[in-house]
Amino acid sequence: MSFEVCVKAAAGDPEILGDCPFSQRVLLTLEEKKVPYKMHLINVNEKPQWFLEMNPEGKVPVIKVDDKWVPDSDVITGVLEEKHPSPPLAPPPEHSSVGSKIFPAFVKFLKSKDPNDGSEQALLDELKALDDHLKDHGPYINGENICAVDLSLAPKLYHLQVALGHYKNWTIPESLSHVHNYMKLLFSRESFEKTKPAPDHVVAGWAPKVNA
Ligand SMILES: N[C@@H](CCC(=O)N[C@@H](CS)C(=O)NCC(=O)O)C(=O)O
Repeated sequence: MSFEVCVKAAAGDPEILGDCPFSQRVLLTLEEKKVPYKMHLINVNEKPQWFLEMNPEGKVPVIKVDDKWVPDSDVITGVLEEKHPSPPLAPPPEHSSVGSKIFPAFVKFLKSKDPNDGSEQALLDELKALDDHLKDHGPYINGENICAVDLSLAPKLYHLQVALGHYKNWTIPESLSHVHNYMKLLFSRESFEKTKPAPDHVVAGWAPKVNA
């Protein structure tokens, strides 16, 4: 079965894959499961009428399953797991929320204009918790094999690296070596190489939030 999937196009270039981490998560899941798909790049600043008609909320990603368009990366990855159980990507429940606070902590720190508001430390605490988890269970969240949590975290860690490097000249401390190793492993996978946005598009995508 081949899926149709709508993902974000790059701001300023509707012919190029854009910088939505939720869209990349879905593409990574399709790639890792080796499911064929047809991709529609959606210019979210000028959404096409057909897209809004089938998806009135107007968010990407959306996937067409059994003639029905389904939004939300959590729901979509669940449906893909059900329809294509191999390789199994669902994590055991005790690992399902590892790293889930990293993305909100990153966004808060990125937007922060007050160096004393604790947002940098809050992000460091979340990254340290991930490092501790990987030390005990790694190299991936659930051990030797990649799982759905890794595919959700990978695009978010990429955004964190690119955006904080650009806007705050900030890098993850070298002491968090398990996180560094984890990111290298994730970013070097064929699925990631194939679906990642260009760093310039990630930087441009965050500009409105940083300058708000
Ligand atoms: N909870 C959703 C979030 C999706 C989301 O926020 N998508 C953004 C792009 S990264 C979007 O469609 N923005 C355009 C809009 O809201 O108009 C998911 O996991 O799929």
